[in-house]
Amino acid sequence: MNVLLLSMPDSFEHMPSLAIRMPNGGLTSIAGNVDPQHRVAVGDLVLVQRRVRETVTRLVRELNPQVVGLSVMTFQRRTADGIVELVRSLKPDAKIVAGGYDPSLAAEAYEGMDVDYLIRGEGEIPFRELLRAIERGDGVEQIGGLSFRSNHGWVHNPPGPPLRLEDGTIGLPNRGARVLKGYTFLGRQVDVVETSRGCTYDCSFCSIIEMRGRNFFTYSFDRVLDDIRDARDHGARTIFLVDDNIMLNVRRFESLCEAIIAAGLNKIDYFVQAMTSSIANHGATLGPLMKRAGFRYVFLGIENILEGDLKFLHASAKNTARDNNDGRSTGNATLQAIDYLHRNQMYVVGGLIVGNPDDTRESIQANLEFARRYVDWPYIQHPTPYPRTPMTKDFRDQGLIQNERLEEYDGTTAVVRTRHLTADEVEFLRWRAERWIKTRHVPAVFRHDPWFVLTHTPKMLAHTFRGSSIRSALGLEDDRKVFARYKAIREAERRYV
Ligand code: B12
Ligand code: SF4
Repeated sequence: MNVLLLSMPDSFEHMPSLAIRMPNGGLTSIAGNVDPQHRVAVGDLVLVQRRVRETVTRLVRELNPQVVGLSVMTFQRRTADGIVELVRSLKPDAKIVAGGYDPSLAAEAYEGMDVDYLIRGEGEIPFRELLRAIERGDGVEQIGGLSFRSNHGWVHNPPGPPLRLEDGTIGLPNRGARVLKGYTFLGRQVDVVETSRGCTYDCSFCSIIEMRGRNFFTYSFDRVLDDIRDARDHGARTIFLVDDNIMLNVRRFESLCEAIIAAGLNKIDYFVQAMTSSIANHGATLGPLMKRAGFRYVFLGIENILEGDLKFLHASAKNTARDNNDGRSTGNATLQAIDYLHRNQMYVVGGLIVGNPDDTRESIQANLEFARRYVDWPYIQHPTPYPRTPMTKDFRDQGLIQNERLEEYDGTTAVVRTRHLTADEVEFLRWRAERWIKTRHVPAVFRHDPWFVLTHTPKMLAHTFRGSSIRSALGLEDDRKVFARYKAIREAERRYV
């Protein structure tokens, strides 16, 4: 059968498609695990953000797919609905399957859409089984994690168990299936690689626990290195390790760094997400090792610098530094983690969440000031009530959700208020400060990729300062007016189909 897999084009403020266009790792993994007789094409629509309709139309005409799969996050639901309608109009008899975080956690929202199946949770095995069932005309009642229509409405089969990755049952991603070009991270071709799945923490804002439970499974290093080589052979010069929480097992991560070095794969730039506690508690050995392995950017889940906020986010444990001898808490791990990374010439992408229920102007300013002083690239977000997270319940119970338009649930649009500030005020404070903090990283990018900076800086600045005018640059216009224009531009950008 011919199968077309699409990821949604929607991106958010911190991922301007001008400079960052990353592949969807879930879809290539699914493509790598279907039976060999199928012809699969993967289209990452972020590569064609302003040509979605034409591109989907072309791909459907060229491939004539019997099955079309969509990968959807919550803020992409409206776009997904538009793409479903488009595919239906082009090929009415195609079977349409939706998967990813949103269909998994809000399956009921898809019952009204014109889709045939949902796959909840990990997709490799159920998607393979679904194709087999469609090909043979078999029933689908036994496929774990699948939802389907019956004469009596939607049926949601019980979920399958989380995949144990170590046993080698999941084949490598099929990067050759990609049919669109142009992946980039600041001018270098980028790819994504997984080394593990799952997390045993329970941060209240994170969807991971409802998605798959609290667990942690790892791929063998041989497989990880093969995957990195495959990404490199497909042109990648930067690799993002997209594990949910790679730092859960620091010893394993250290061995992985050693394996990357021993395999000579350390000429690639790596980007990884990390807990501050792991870096702070092991930085003396881990920092130099990461540097040697090629790590360049580390996304630190700092979340917030204030204890009260960390408590609300259930993120205190992963931000605690400990005494090496007796394991006693020695306070917040953030500064120490940043120091280790900087000492080893790595850049800190600072993940902070501002706009929590008790936040005041002062507490938000304190976090912004922290970002200004210590992080290289700010990745500041607002708490966003994604389906079924514990935080969503908290916000709903407290009546703080101000905006139910899911397409704005992109993390940088404030959709919840605090007890002291409106959502709009929270977003304004962050937006106003964050633009300037970002500009300070330009020289570091220049040293690494001068050509990219020379050719892209004007456009990047224009993007970062969208809404500004000559009058505002001269101080003749209030920032609030610029913010209003920025919001209007963002609103228009969100229409992809
Ligand atoms: C890496 C990552 C990123 C990266 C890379 C994205 C990329 N292009 O790959 C970056 C940092 C760029 C990113 C950005 C964002 N992310 Co993100 N990200 C993740 C993370 C850590 C891992 C995702 C991943 O690649 N996993 C590995 C792959 C193999 O798994 P997978 O994608 O889940 O796919 C499997 C299944 O979902 C399923 N599946 C997926 N699609 C499909 C499609 C079909 C047809 C089928 C059958 C099955 C299927 O099968 C796949 C294989 O098993 C997750 C989870 C986490 N712990 O935080 C968050 C997560 C997915 N991100 C999230 C969000 C919200 C975002 C942002 C909007 C902003 C933000 N708040 O950070 C942006 C938007 C990005 C954009 N387009 O602009 C949310 C989604 C929540 C939701 N309910 O939608 C998550 C869950 C984090 C959270 N807050 O809980 N993200
Ligand atoms: S540590 Fe990271 S992956 Fe784990 S629950 Fe918290 S935010 Fe989610």
